[in-house]
Amino acid sequence: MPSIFSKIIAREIPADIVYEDDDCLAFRDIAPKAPAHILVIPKREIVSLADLTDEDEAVMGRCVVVASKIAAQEGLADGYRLVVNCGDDGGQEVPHIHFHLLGGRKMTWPPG
Ligand code: DGP
Repeated sequence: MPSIFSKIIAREIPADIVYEDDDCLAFRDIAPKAPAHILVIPKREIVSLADLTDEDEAVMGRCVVVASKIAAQEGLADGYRLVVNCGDDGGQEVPHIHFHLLGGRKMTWPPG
């Protein structure tokens, strides 16, 4: 299902892209919730965690590895958080699966 993130992948709307490969894209969140807030997405249009199939295993694993590399590039040596919101109760607004990489401040637990 095309979403605003499909337009970012297609360069139809601008974004501050920090990483790209054949399968994944990462860009800075438009409304950052931490000093570093980057979204890592598969280019494949997957709506949410609830829609994953076995075929998505490699690309989702790739996104996690990409997030780890970006965290290092961003200098998040003291730690960070990697979050996936799923569905209404999970607080997901954009229907294209994405990892939030959040860092640069002390996180609290539990999340709201
Ligand atoms: P979620 O609630 O988990 O679906 O998070 C969606 C995130 O996407 C939210 O933190 C704001 C961000 N976002 C929404 N639209 C845009 C956009 O057009 N550009 C960028 N860079 N981020 C966006």
